[in-house]
Amino acid sequence: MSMNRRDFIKTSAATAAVAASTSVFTPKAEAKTGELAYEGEAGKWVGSTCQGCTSWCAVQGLVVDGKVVKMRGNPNSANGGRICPRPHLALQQVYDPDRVKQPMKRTNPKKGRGVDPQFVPISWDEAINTIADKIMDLVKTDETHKFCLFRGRYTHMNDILYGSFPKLIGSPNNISHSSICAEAEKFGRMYTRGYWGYADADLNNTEYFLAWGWDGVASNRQTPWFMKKLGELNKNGRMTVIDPRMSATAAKASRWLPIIPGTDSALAVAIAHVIMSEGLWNKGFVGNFADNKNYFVSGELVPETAGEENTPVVFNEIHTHGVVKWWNLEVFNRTPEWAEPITGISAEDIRKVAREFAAAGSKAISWVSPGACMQVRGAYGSFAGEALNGLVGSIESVGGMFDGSGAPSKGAAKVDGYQSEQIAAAAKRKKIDKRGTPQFAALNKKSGGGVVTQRVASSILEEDPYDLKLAMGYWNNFVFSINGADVWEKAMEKLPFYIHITPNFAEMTMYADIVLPTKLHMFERWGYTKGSQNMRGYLTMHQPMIKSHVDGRTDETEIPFMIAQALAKKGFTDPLRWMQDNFKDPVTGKTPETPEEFDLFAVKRATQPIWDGSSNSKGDTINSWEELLEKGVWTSKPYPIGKKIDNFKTATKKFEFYSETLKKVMEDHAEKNGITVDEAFEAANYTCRGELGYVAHYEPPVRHGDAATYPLIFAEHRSRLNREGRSQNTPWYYEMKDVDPGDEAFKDVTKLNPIDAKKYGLKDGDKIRITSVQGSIESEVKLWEGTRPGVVIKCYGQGHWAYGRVGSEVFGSKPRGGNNNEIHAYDYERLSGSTPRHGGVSRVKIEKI
Ligand SMILES: Nc1nc2c(c(=O)[nH]1)N[C@H]1C(S)=C(S)[C@@H](COP(=O)(O)OP(=O)(O)OC[C@H]3O[C@@H](n4cnc5c(=O)[nH]c(N)nc54)[C@H](O)[C@@H]3O)O[C@H]1N2
Ligand SMILES: Nc1nc2c(c(=O)[nH]1)N[C@H]1C(S)=C(S)[C@@H](COP(=O)(O)OP(=O)(O)OC[C@H]3O[C@@H](n4cnc5c(=O)[nH]c(N)nc54)[C@H](O)[C@@H]3O)O[C@H]1N2
Ligand code: SF4
Ligand SMILES: [Mo]
Repeated sequence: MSMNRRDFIKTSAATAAVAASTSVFTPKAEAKTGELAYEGEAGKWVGSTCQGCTSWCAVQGLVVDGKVVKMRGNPNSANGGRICPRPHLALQQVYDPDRVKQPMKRTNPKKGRGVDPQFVPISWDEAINTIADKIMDLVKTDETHKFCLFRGRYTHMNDILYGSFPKLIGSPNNISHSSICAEAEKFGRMYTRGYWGYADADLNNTEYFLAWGWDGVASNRQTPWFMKKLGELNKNGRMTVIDPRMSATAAKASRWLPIIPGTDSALAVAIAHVIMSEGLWNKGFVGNFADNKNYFVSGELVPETAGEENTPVVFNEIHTHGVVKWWNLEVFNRTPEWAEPITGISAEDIRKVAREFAAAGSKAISWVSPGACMQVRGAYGSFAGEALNGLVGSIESVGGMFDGSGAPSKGAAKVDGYQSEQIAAAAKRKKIDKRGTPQFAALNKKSGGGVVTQRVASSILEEDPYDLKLAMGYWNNFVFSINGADVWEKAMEKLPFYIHITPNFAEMTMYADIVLPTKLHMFERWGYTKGSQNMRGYLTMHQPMIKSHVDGRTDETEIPFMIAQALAKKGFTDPLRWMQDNFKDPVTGKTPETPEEFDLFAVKRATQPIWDGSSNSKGDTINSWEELLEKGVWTSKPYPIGKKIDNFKTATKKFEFYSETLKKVMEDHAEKNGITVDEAFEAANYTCRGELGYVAHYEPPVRHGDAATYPLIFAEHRSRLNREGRSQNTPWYYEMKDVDPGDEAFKDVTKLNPIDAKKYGLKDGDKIRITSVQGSIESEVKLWEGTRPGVVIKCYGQGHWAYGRVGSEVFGSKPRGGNNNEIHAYDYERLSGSTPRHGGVSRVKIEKI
């Protein structure tokens, strides 16, 4: 398992070379085994799925003598068989000597950072029985709603453990990590074009790419595809990156706009101002004034209607809704000169970008990433960035943007008929995260339609809406991954009983009463995932390509089945009945009797619409389960461009500059809570009132800490090597850390512009303490011009105090590097329920130590 840095780079290059020779449309004929460095060596490439980030690429692992030794893209996949560097790191995850090897229980009742849990090994029987007893205790006292299931990352098999299990045992609490991930990003798409999900684009034909906090060659989604396409996108000076930091993508772009964090909405409306006042919008998509004159005169309002006669100021809108309202409510006076001092971007640059962007018309994409909206008032950064696509007509166009495509699968069975009256009533009680209340609107399609993951810590501490008694978490590490890590530490200390399902020790594990080892995704388990890249939807399998060296069970299937079996023995039979009635082997009809059978039958059942051949007309031809496993992935036909024009899932079916959809949702939300819409905006910490709330507009950023005490704005990014929060016990992570611009191998530096370093008397290598109102961490200074002056930038990922021998300085107490979530203020973007990791939510001071 030794691979040095040169081999690693060679491997990545070889992967790229194979990819480059493979056209997206004809890859299948070229799918060979053993064509990389291991050519000629005995071994088999086995298809599976990487979930190191939300790209969810179909991959293959080379298995030699029962060991997986190498990763590559699956040549059958929508992106032509490409991967990024991160699946390689996962080899060090699966063979990590610090894996949890068997179930364990805590023997030290005291909980806290630095407290030894004194775990002792126990049998699976004892572990599962203890959990079943805890559930039965809640059943007896009719408190099953005090159970909570935490879900971090997941496969699409999650509809059993996450989607159904809590309901079956009488709890409304299935709490996902979505709101700490990217919900604000979806807000803009939802309230302009009725789509709550990740975007896709026709990159083959895109001519201009406006990237909002998007570092697409290193992070965000479809990374391998963007790595391939970046060169083409960049031709003729056609990519502009808006980011306070010179990211890997910005370093290669034609223009980098180092924005002041949290001011994206101002920049976007100023770009709109230029496009509209200069008459550069797409007339074929948006329409025009009836007499073809431009009445969008900077600083002046356009009368919306012109009385009885069809006088010239009528705007005949085609595929959009409310463009004049948007101008009148916001854009008319948002000049580049107005935006310059707010955003730190010169009026001249704003004009240039707006003109270039508009010139590419329906082939110009404005791509909003969480960088521009996972901010305290980021919902309108998201809205504004998306609205620009409407102005140039790059939605549903050749070279434009689309909703992500889907793939067929079979959802979990309904729980109706498998709940007693008591259980059904308990499952309908209020959710623990307060979603849908004025302060936590979480407007995913409707009030409270989304999750407010972060809020659960406060709910536990305040026992509001009730005292949580039992929680089980899988594939999550909330103590590390959420703003105000200290709040989660306190909450986990207080939570009476916690079960962590995890392949490796993590901070969350240190608060567990029971630890259940699980199989690592991609290598050891069954499952499937659905994704979308390159205008195609796909379904990609997880399959056990190796036998695990630990005694782990599959999180989403085997473990709930085992708990259901134990509950049945104690007289609570409904959950097991649900599993046995509904998850029979789709081929033989056999009822699952063991966790292994349930695992396999459930994945076969879910993917049946692919392997039974019934989806052949929609994409790849696959005619048996074996063929699906062999190919590893099924890919749909390309997205039919234009499908949703005038048929968006908005209130008007049009692309909405003035969001009637949001208006309706806000009015319902306010009414439900017995408040006015303006009170609802206020409770959500937005400054807008009235109709302004329904258009994209500027919202001033929120920063915690006064500028006198905390002079610098803290900003962050993720690493090209982050597998979300999960690659930090791999030695390669540290060895290669300098692949992130400005960062250093083996370190976790804080990047300061030399101007600021001089101002504060700091130099390269100085050991420092960074302090915000939330907390403080230690780091080291790195002088770097790629940081906007006035801002300090640090990569997210390091700072684990309990993540194995490599990830922590002293396992259990002393972190290696610093966790940004100890700095980020415990605050929210309340309209989507999100956690603001971007936008400069905290000001900081820096002291030498
Ligand atoms: N400051 C800051 N905070 C962030 C982010 C950031 O960029 N900056 N990113 C945010 C985003 S986008 C996200 S999505 C969240 C992610 O945050 P979480 O959902 O909390 O997930 P991770 O931190 O990736 O940790 C997942 C844990 O699951 C376990 N695990 C690892 N592999 C597997 C597996 O294969 N199966 C199972 N069952 N368990 C596994 C390990 O215990 C691991 O620590 O973090 C968010 N937090
Ligand atoms: N390498 C890698 N890729 C990943 C993941 C990973 O862990 N590692 N995780 C995946 C997941 S779960 C998610 S949700 C996505 C998240 O994808 P993103 O959120 O797009 O990724 P980040 O790197 O967190 O942030 C993007 C950029 O925002 C910039 N930024 C910070 N503040 C601001 C601001 O105020 N305005 C603007 N315009 N930019 C700002 C940062 O410098 C950074 O370059 O990435 C996915 N892709
Ligand atoms: S880490 Fe993300 S981009 Fe890289 S191969 Fe895995 S899923 Fe794809
Ligand atoms: Mo995420």
